[in-house]
Amino acid sequence: MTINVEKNPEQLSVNSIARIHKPTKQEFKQATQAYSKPVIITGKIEEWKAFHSWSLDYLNGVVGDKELDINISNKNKIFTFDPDTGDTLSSTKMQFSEFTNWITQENKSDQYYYLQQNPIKLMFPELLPDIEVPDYISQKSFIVSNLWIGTGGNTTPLHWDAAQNILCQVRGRKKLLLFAPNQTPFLYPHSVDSKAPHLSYLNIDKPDFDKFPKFKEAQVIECVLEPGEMLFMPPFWWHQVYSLEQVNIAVNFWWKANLKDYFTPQARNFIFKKPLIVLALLLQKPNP
Ligand SMILES: O=C(O)CCC(=O)C(=O)O
Repeated sequence: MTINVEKNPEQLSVNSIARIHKPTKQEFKQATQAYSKPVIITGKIEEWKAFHSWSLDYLNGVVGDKELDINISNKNKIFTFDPDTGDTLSSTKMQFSEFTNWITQENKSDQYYYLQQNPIKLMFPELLPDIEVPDYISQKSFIVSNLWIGTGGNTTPLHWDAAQNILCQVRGRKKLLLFAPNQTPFLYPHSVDSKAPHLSYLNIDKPDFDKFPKFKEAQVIECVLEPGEMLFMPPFWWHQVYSLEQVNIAVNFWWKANLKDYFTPQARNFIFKKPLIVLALLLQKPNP
């Protein structure tokens, strides 16, 4: 398998995930085969105030003064850390408006910035009225909504999350490579006992097949999420995410995985090796 989205991400995009327009809860359940298959939902984000108002100017007016932790990439624009050495993802304090000025600069250094996974209720409560929790998410299972703001070239490396997820694209597009949980044997995850069992060792843009030969057998699903589209990703699905376009704004909603999700490959390891963590995740309190 050859994946090289670095050269021209747009050329390689193949939309192989079904799109469904404004599904009812019942239609959503059917399309996702009871929350176990990804699907792209169109027509919902257009109803959000955010879709019509979230320009960088508007956001600067509302939250421009906030000082935030902005993540810094490695020199390949990948936002990762090393679970073996414990070297964490580096970050820097920046005012929101300083960060958005950086986004609009034409000439950037090799290291990129990303406002990644910022809980909206905690960090940007002013923006909560601009978005709507999709009604496919039950209130009792809701965990958090996060804001993601960055620029084309930013890459979130191959990982999974122990939560159901709807990733909502407000501005710009994102390309995603997805791998179902049953592809885990080909994806070289870090050990369950490491600091990042949800991360893969692979650099899937430049795979080292001598070191990771089984990756050749992995089956990838690609999609490009357009502004106004939402992607439902079931728990424990591997994903690598590439931001496209200069201004890229997304919101994601996480809600609790179901017990059945922990019986998929990889997640199963946790049931046996880290049962207390699984129990804590299943029992965590909603935080809408
Ligand atoms: O948008 C990104 O860069 C990453 C999003 C992601 O990993 C997620 O929604 O779980």
